Amino acid sequence: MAKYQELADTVFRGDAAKCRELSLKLVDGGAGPIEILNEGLYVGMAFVGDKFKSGEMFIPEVLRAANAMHESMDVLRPLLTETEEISKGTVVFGTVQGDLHDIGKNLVCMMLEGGGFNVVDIGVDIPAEKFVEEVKKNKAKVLGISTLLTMTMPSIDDVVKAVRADNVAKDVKIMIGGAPVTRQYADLIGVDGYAPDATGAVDVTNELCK
Ligand code: B12
Repeated sequence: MAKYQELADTVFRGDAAKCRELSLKLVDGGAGPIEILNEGLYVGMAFVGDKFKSGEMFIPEVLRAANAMHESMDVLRPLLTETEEISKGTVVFGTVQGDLHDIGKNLVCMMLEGGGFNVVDIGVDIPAEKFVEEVKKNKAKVLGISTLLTMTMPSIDDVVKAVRADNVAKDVKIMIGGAPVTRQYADLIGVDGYAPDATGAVDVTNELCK
């Protein structure tokens, strides 16, 4: 809708202060928080995802856009009532034990938030049991596992086995990624999804949550 287009454009440009100002203006004008999210913020972030995918936007710009979106979310959050379901589902996301790389993970988490998911980022160097515990605690629909090191790739399999062995956590959908990870590896260890990048991760998560 036209009245949300300016907000979507502002997210795209990564102007956090303007995002806050426009969100407050829309709220004052009677717009609902869900509409603002769906028609403004998510539209802007989807555009960011497209441009990142096509190589017309780079990591710092994506991070700036995500930050601008967060600024608006701060305005909207207190207005959302408990009954309003703003999230498409919870995604628990972490980097495996032994691996400290988090730039890619952070980027994927931000794009997932921009795509309408509630993201619980559990950090780096995470042991398998902690993944299981967080999936259960957060009633996650999807578990995202990242690694950048060839050496720690087997740890992904350890997490998958631990999750599948747990009576409560076992049905969560598992998506994996990170530079050394391939679709073949994902097929080999029997996970539900794989994506090579952050925009792909949003598409896969949407599929897994259908
Ligand atoms: C930055 C960096 C570091 C930083 C990390 C800082 C941080 N906070 O993350 C520091 C300096 C700490 C570091 C340390 C090391 N690093 Co390092 N590092 C890199 C570097 C240069 C960039 C990684 C990065 O951030 N890329 C940008 C992000 C956006 O891309 P990305 O992580 O691939 O993520 C994207 C996708 O993979 C995908 N994705 C990622 N996770 C997930 C998860 C899911 C579920 C999905 C769907 C998608 C997905 O989406 C992301 C966004 O599009 C890479 C080289 C490279 N060019 O990749 C080496 C690299 C990863 N590092 C490497 C190594 C060897 C190390 C060290 C072992 C070095 C050492 N001898 O100490 C240590 C390991 C420390 C540890 N225990 O983890 C090697 C790994 C080789 C290998 N295949 O095993 C690389 C490839 C460099 C090289 N060519 O040798 N590193």
